[in-house]
Amino acid sequence: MTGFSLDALILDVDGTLAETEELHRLCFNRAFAEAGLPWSWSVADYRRLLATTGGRERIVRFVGEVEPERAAALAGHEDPFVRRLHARKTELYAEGVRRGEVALCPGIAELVRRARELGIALAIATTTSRANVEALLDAHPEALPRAWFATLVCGEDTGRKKPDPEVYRLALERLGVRPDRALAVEDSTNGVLAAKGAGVPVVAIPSLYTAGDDFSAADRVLESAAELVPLLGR
Ligand code: XBP
Ligand code: MG
Repeated sequence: MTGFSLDALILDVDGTLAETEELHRLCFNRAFAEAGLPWSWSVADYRRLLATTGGRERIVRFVGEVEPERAAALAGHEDPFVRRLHARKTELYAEGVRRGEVALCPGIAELVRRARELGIALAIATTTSRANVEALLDAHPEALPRAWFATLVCGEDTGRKKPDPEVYRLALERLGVRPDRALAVEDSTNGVLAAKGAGVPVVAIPSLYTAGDDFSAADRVLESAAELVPLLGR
C-alpha cells in the first residue's frame, strides 16, 4: 500500500483521538435533567443529531424538533439559555474525561509517537470546545503531551463549524504548511468534507457513532490508527 509523505498530521478529536461521543451524550442528558427539562437523547437520537456539529447548535436543532415554540423564542446557538445548558454539559464532560472515562482509540498513541519521531508537525482540528480538548490531553499526558501539538484549533476559534473547511484552513495557516503536505485523520462525513474543502488529503477511520457515514470523499478508509502508523513518511 502506498504511504503518505507529509509535513503535518492534523487530527480530529471526537471519534478520532478517543470514543468521546457516548460521554458527550450522557452529559447532555445530565445537563437537561439538572435543568428540569424533559429531554433525553437515546443512542439512536444522538446518531441522528450528530449530523449537526457543535453542541450548542445540536441543542438548538433538537429544540426546534420537539418544542418549536420555545425554539422560535431562542436567539439561536448564542442564546443565554442554550449557552448555560451547554456550559454545564461541558463541565460534566470535562470532569468525566479527567476521571479517565474515555479511552484513546486503538493506535492513536503509536500514531502520534511515530509522527513525532519523523519530525511531522502535529495539530488538532475540532468543532468541540477547547476545555474538552484540554481535559483529554491532560488525562493522557504520556500518549498526548500538550507540548507535541503545534496548535489546537477548536470550536471557539472558527465562525463556522465542520463541514465548513475553516478549521482546517486555520490549522494550515498556523502550521505554515501547504494543504497537500498535510494529512487529516477524521471519523465522520462532516470531518472528511471539512478537510477536503481545505484541500487536505484525509484518511477516514470510522468510529462507534459514524460507522454508517459516507466516506466516499476520503482518500483512504482504514479500520484503525494502527494501520496508518507504517504508512507515515516525510
Ligand atoms: C464533534 C462535535 C462536537 C461534539 C460535542 O465533531 O460535533 O459538537 O459532539 O462537543 P468533530 P461540544 O469530531 O467533527 O470535531 O459540545 O463542545 O460542541
Ligand atoms: Mg469526529
